[in-house]
Formats: sequence, C-alpha cells, structure tokens
Amino acid sequence: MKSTVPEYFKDRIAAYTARIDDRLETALPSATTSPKRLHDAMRYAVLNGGKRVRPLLVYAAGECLGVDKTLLDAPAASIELIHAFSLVHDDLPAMDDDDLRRGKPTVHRQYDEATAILAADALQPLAFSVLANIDGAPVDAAIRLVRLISHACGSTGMTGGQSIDLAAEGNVLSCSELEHMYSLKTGALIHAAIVAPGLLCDDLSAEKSAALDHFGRVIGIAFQIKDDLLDIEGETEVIGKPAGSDASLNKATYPALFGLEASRRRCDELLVSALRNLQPFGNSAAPLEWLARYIVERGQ
Ligand code: GRG
Repeated sequence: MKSTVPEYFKDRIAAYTARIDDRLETALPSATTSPKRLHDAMRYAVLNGGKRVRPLLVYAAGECLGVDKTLLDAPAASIELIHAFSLVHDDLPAMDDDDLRRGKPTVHRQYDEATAILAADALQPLAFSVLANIDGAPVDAAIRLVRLISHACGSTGMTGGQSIDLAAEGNVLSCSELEHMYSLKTGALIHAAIVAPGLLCDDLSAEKSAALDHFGRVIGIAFQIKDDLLDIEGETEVIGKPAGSDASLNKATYPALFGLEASRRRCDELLVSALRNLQPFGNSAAPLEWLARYIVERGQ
C-alpha cells in the first residue's frame, strides 16, 4: 500500500524529533548529578537514538485536534520515558536477554544489571513528574493524563502484556489471544499516545474521540506485527537489535503462528481500518495518516 499523503509531515518530523529530544534532555538529570553512574545510564537509555514514534503520534494526534504543541510536550516526553524504561527491562537477562538495542549495547551490557534495573526504576517516576509539571493545562487534565498513562503501562496494560508474552513462549495462541497480548504489550502505550491530546481538549465530540480510540487500538497491534516481521526480514545493522531473536526465544509471534504472508495481510487490514477512522478529521489527519503508513511500511 503506497502513501498518498503529502510529504509535508515527513519534513516536520525532524523539528518534532528535535523538540522531544530537547524536552527529554531537560527532564533528565545531568550526567554530573550524583549518583553519576545512575544518571548516565538513564540518559543512555533515553537519548541513545530511537525513532520517537510515540511522541510523534502525540504531536500528530494533537494536530488533528488543534491542540497547542506546548501542551503536548509533557505527555509526549512522559510516554517516551516509559517506553525507554520498558526497553531497558525487556532487554534484561530475566526477560529477552538482549545485547543490542538501537545499534548499541543494551543498558545492562553498557553498565551492569543492577544499574540497568535502577535506571529503569528511576525513569518511571520521572515520567509521572513530567506529567505533574505540565505547563498551562488545568489540574484535572493533568490528572486525566496520569490516569491514562498509568493504566497504559500497568498490569492491565504494557506490564500485563509482557507477562502474557513471557508465559506464551513456546505455546500456540489463537489469533485473538495473540492480538490481545499485542494490544497490551505494545498497543497500550501507542494507544495512550494517540488519545492523550484529546484529554487536553474541552470540546472533543464523541465521534472524534471514538475514531481516535479505534485508530489507536488497531495501529498499536499493526506496530507489533510489523516489529515481528522486521525481526525475521530485517538485518541486525538496520533494525539495531539482533535479527531472529524472537525465533531463538521461541516467542509466540504472528509470523511464527500464522506465517509471513498472513502477517503482511493482517498489517494491511489493520492499516485500512485505522485510516478509515481518520475521516472525521479531514486534512488535519494527514500527519497521523503518514505515521500509520510509516508504521506498517518502515524498514526499522
Ligand atoms: C515500563 C511499567 C513498565 C513495565 C515494563 C518490560 C515491560 C514491562 C514491557 C515490555 C514491552 C515491550 C518492550 C514491548 C515491545 C514494544 C516494541 C515493539 C518496542 C520497540 O519500539 P520502537 O521500534 O523502538 O518504537 P525505538 O528504539 O525506535 O524507540
């Protein structure tokens, strides 16, 4: 499926990425703040690359709803900090035991296991303090954002999904069981990124709220299926993490259970379903459309 969206959002990605990197840099303690090794590891976990897809989704959904981007910086940074935390834990020996992330040694390889655990532990409260310090939003909007993001990363969100994923290694799952796990492990945070800007609007219609909710749910699942495909079809140097690691861990993934062709087909179906939900937003949804297509067409 080829993109028909003007390239204008692509041109703005660099600006949004610089904006979020700036916000993350401000939020993180400096590497000279004591304890230095811990702060250095936190900075390494967050600032060592990454596509910044979740913050970009926050800004793109914000464009759909006309939300001032200064209000979006806090939820965008908060979600990226939680994401970075989850990658550090995901790579630990007790989980996927990976040596490479974003083309560099994983945090426990670069530092040590205890430092990696502590760095991740400290990123989570930092994420919520960024939200609590959101500038210019009413207190009740900040509380709604805390509720959304804490739910997305908790035991009925990302952490629950990771637990199901670990327990499913070597098992046969039905399509709906697998997609349920994907919607928690990967989808919950992506969905939160897409619906967060709506919590900063006073007059969001039920139609638009439901459309973004559906868009967020399906594109989150598509993101994980594409991640599975890249694990098989991508090269380590390009994807920045060891290709083939899902198969070596005997992970329950879409391609392993249903094959490559069915996985590509499912990604395309989910993309079509996501894009259908952008109709109520007209041209202001072009950035979200671009990102949805990027998510299923990306090479890394
Ligand atoms: C953070 C509360 C909390 C708990 C951690 C370890 C864990 C529980 C969850 C793991 C969830 C996980 C790693 C899901 C996979 C999501 C995924 C496909 C990550 C890759 O995202 P990209 O491609 O990475 O956006 P970059 O490097 O570009 O940021």
